[in-house]
Amino acid sequence: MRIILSSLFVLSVATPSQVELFRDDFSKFPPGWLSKPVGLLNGAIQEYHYLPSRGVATFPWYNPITHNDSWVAGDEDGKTYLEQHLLHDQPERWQPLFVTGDPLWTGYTVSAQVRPLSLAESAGIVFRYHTNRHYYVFSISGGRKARLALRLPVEQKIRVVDWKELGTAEVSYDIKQYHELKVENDGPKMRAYFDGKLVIEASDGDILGGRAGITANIPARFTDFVVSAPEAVAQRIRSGIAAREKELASLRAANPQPKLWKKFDTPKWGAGRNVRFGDLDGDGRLDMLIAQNIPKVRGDAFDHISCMTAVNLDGRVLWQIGRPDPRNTLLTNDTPFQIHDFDGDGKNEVVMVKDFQIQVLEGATGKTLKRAWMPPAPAENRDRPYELNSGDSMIFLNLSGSCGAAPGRRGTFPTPTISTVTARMSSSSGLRCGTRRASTSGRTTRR
Ligand SMILES: [Ca+2]
Ligand SMILES: [Ca+2]
Repeated sequence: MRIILSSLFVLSVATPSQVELFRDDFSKFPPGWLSKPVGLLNGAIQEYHYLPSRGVATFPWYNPITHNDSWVAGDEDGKTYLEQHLLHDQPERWQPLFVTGDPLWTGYTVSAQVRPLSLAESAGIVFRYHTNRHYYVFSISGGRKARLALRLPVEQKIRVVDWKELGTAEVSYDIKQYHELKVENDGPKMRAYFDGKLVIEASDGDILGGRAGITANIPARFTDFVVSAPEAVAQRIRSGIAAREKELASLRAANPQPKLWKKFDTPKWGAGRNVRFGDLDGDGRLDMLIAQNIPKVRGDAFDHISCMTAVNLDGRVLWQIGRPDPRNTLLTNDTPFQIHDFDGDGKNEVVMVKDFQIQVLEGATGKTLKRAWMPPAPAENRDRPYELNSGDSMIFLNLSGSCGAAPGRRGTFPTPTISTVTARMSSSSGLRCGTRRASTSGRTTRR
């Protein structure tokens, strides 16, 4: 998200030499989940669809981990706050975050009032934020410890975050009141304050600037988030952002603009993003293949194709299988179908998994040419509602060394390898992926 300069600079003077870059008590957010209603539909929805927010428009803040529904606005004795409200059982893996500002922010002081509602884990402020895997954090935990650390972008052990520890200090706090966390940045130097008292000093030059924000691995409330900088630094930031925006506008103007070419209706049989392109009827023009789906069992972990419609780019339906229903249009998962010249005869087929069978359909008509049962679902699957694999994403790989699908003697086209990626949504940890490789002989290996 790019921040517009003018929206961030408040002209009030913090001290004679400091100007506020940003201040927020979260009063602009309505009480309740920021991610309702979209977040309730499915955690992965923004993985598959562009949506600027899951509910409340959060600009100039954003949640950099879009499937995470941590943030809830509220009021306490007339004072507004933003709260991380979820139980987070994988603090070693990732951290709920809410960030604002601009990558060009440098040399600033960031502070917030923080009220942890639990002592079990940490809550704090982030600064010099580069990505959700690379930032500094000043946090408190356990009612007695303050910590300054850098989250490192590369993990040595899979799914276990590596931190560069920059310092700790003993502090004392409880869960009944707010405490001020503040960090002053000056080049690589940083000074961390707890309730106005300097508790940790460190110097680290891994990231010298970036956005700022809040984080918590426990339920915790935040308010009065303030970022300020000396006037000269603020002026440099303003100039840098203005120059960047000018260059961006110039680059955009120098490139062709998209133009609407064609438009047609997809009555009842449309589907979000769930489309493949290929010449199905052999007339040399691309056609579209659209699949509706019904998620089953749990969330969208087991998705079944319910209707498939082949349509040319004039909107004329070439063929259709299954029953269309507008309720089955939402896609938040991968779906097993592709257009591919499966036998190398120059005509495209449709390859899909439906009803536990891998099926090859004639591209022009949708008529089934071949079908075979899917292999057994792996015994070690956490959820195993079916004896047979129900299918997931499907990819054709040409491993022959030639470009494209060079037609060979009919029936001798090299057997393609089909990869299926099984995505499972965990209630608290986001996406877990396991990968299978299956040949058309039905053998399955785990990767
Ligand atoms: Ca065509
Ligand atoms: Ca073919």
